Amino acid sequence: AVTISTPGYRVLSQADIIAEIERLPDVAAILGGTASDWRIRDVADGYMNAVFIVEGPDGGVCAKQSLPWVRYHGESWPLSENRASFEASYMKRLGGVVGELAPKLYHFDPSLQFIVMQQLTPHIILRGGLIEGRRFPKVAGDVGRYVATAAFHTSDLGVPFETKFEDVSLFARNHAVLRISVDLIFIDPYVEVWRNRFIPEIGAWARAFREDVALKTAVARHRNAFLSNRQALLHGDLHSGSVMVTEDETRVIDGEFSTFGPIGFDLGAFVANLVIAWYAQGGYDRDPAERDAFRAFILDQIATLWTTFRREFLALWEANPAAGDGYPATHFADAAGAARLSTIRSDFVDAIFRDLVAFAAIKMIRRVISYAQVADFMVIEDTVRRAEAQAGTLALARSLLKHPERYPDLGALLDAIPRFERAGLDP
Ligand code: SR1
Ligand code: MG
Repeated sequence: AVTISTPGYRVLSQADIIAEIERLPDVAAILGGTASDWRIRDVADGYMNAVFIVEGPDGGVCAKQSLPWVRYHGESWPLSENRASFEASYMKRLGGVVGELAPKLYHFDPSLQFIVMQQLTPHIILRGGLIEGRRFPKVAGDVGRYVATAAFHTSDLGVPFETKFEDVSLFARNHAVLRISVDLIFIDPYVEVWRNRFIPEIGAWARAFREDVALKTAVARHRNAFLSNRQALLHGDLHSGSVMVTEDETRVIDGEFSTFGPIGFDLGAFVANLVIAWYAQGGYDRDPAERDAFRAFILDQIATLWTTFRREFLALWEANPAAGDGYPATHFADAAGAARLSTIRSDFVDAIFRDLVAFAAIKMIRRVISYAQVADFMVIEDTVRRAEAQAGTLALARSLLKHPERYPDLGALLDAIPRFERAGLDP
């Protein structure tokens, strides 16, 4: 049953949202005019929350309220409404760190679990753009820079442990949505459960995954790492629906899943969704030459994500050697120490790459045989073609998880993606 744990909480109607904004002089000034001039429209397209754009004569804002249930599913799937407070905390914590790569937070009401933030216009959701075959040349570099900056400045490399542990204790309370991640990503694809949603044509793959102990062992190991390795503050749900773009600008949104975990989890989520976009292209009616060119663009974006992350993360570490309590600079002051530190740093990012590969694979699988299906595949009406595109994704993911030694570097990962395209419906 739906229970509400936040005193004063109520689900806001569109009229209520206008009234709430009317009480916020700074936000009202962005809109201009008076409340009778404002227009509100429902723009929710994710699984979780109510989201509206409110526009006035001078400008607009985005208004978001978390509901005491999963919006897409309805009241039969209750979920604590407290997640908006973690999204607001995430925006506040990273506002000064990631700068223009995230929207500005204008207002958070903890009683209503209600956020008002900058309207992003003319930005669109990256996933929709990828489905249309549109190129956003800056997105992967920007996301790589976003993850490098956010991760470094919330890790033991970038802040003293007192700061990190304060952050950990705040975000460790984000239980309700963490339970969703822990179960929907790492458990549901490997069991039969009421909320799994996949087409019958992919059923043999789902069965094979449920019976594959080596695969499930790799997934379990990473589930444990996801919970145990509190390396940095993660976005926690960094798929292509959490990124808004124009050709020149990138904005990361929707930090409600924020939690401490392995840095490779965020990178892997983004890579998984680029890989999904790559395979889904095979199900679209598109000129083959255009498809090949777009797929090459996607592979190039995966490469850019990793190379940008690696470069930026290492540059931050080198520029701030004494910012955090991990790896004290005093131990590495002489020439021998400096050489050793350089090895430590490259080992550190190599380990993040291995995590990226594994979490990307796990995220690919959950988007095919678990609850939260993605539009990239759903828009393929012919379910055999859809399943063929999905099978390639699953075949790649299985190989990445069961044979990590084959994917030690970016080149190996990129080469593998086209190789599994014709995996077929028989696993
Ligand atoms: C009911 S949860 C569906 C999914 O949507 C969010 O974007 C997260 O990925 C979550 O797992
Ligand atoms: Mg979301």
